Amino acid sequence: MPTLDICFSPELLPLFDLKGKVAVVVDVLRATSSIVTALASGVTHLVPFSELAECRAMVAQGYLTAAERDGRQAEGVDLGNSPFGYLDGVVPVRGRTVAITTTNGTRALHLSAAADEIVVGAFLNLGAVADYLRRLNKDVVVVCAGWKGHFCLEDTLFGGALAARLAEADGFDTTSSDATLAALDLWAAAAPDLAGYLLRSAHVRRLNSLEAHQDMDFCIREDEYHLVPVFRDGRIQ
Ligand code: 3SL
Repeated sequence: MPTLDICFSPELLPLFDLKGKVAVVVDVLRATSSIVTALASGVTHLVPFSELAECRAMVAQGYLTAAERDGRQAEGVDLGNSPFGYLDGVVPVRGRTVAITTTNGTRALHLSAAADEIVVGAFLNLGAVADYLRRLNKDVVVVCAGWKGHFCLEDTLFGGALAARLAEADGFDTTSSDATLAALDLWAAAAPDLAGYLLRSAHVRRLNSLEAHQDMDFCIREDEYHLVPVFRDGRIQ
């Protein structure tokens, strides 16, 4: 029976053997939510970078650039890291390619390279990811992007929500990892009022101080999009 385990921070990845497994990389606030929204809005593919300079250099190849550091849009790029950047029409994105770099999310994608497959997860595409994993029927590790190596509630809650969906008579073992058990308990506690629960979280407080209040409400919507971005050969599509 395939297992679902959760890596609470990219710093813990050296403890995980991703070979033969599917990594579901999640940065609910906001990188993976923005990536899902970008593809749902007609972006053809995204190329994630760890370094700002590499991202900016992609302009020469016709890419739009999206970059965030410490929650703010970096200077001299087209988009920040809000999903609304792909929805509000200020920068037309349909049919375009996007080079993206964020503090934690794009780094977590690259650090998951040892996995057989790397999937981009968010609440926005939770059901689609669960369906996809059921079809693959392989061991799964949810890689939480966290914040600069620290544990984050919102990414762990996504892990719990995904485990809850896969545990529903689907033959996934969600009981043999303490991390998954903890995430399931956290999800059970938070799910009745996820927005209220997350108001206490460090990242929501950080976003609120940047006046990105509406981003959390959007990023915690479940099943808004039925698509599963996969990171392969340097591209997310
Ligand atoms: O760290 C990241 O990858 C970002 O998602 C952080 S922020 O939400 O843009 O502040």
